[in-house]
Amino acid sequence: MPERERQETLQSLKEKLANYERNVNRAIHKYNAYRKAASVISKYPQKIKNGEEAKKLDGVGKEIAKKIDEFLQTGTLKKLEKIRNDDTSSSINFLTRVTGIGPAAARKFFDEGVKTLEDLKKIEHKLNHHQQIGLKYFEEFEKRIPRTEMTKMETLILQELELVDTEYIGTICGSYRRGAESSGDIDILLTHPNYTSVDEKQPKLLHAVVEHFESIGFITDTLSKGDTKYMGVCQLQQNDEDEEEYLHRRIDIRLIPKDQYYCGVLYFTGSDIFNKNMRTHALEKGFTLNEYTIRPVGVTGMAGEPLMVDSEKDIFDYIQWKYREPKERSE
Ligand code: DCP
Ligand code: MG
Repeated sequence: MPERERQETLQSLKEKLANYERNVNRAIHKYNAYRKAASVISKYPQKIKNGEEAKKLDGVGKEIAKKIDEFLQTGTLKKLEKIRNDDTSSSINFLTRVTGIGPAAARKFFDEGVKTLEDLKKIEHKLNHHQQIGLKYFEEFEKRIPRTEMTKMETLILQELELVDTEYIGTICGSYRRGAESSGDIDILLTHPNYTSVDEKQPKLLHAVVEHFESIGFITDTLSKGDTKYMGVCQLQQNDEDEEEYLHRRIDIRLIPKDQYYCGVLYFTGSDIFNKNMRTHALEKGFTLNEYTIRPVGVTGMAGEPLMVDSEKDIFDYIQWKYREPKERSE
């Protein structure tokens, strides 16, 4: 195997082990450990010659170093081979690819003898609404959304928002905002100057937007609709220039109080690894940061009142970090 390919395989094996720990073993700490190791290995500029060398990287411990040695010496991993050949693991891993089926539901279905897409279709009546939609669009949801299509959707979404109420502020976050060439879904963050965290909830601000998107045929199905979070399905309408129909895509819309908007935009722009690193740095500087607020941590370890935030840059400033454009936030 060429060296480059070998290093890439090494990284993807880590991702596979990560998924196994999350979906089958339900061990989220191991999942995070493998994800982190895969990430530091991917950005390490040199070839990794052995586990000892890998162990010097932050995030690679004894267990993972052993796995690296095993792979570099034998070209494979016994643990992964076992998982691959294990019917239970592969079935459960597969079932969790249906949106609405998490590790617990997957395990339950598997115990009832449901393992494949065909099996799921037979027991469709036993699925909840979310899972039924997940099954209906299974193939479409597995396809990534090209950036050109994401841009079209962004234009439409921002244009239509303005028609509902000119004061809405909307941002398409997620990998799209980081400049990715393709995205898994559409993550919209929505706010309105009349809505802050001291006010009553204003679900109408969210539902008015959803109803409008339904009325123009952009939103086609609903997975769940809460006061502040909507999860659904959308589809662009085919145009004269388009050769084929657009696919159905997963769309999430979150309504966020204006004073918490930029902490939300920061969080939902990600990446998840960047978020973790930024939170760690914030703590070192004496702040606790989450998807809602940034708060100073006092000498007693108690978090204080939320700080005023009116842009993403404000958050970087508080923790004395140089501002990073969304494109530079992969880790
Ligand atoms: N996020 C996070 N931690 C999680 C899940 C999400 O920090 N456990 C944040 C960072 C993500 C963002 O939310 O970038 C959006 O979540 P997605 O799962 O949609 O991830 P991406 O948009 O980055 O990737 P994709 O293109 O696959 O949708
Ligand atoms: Mg996304």
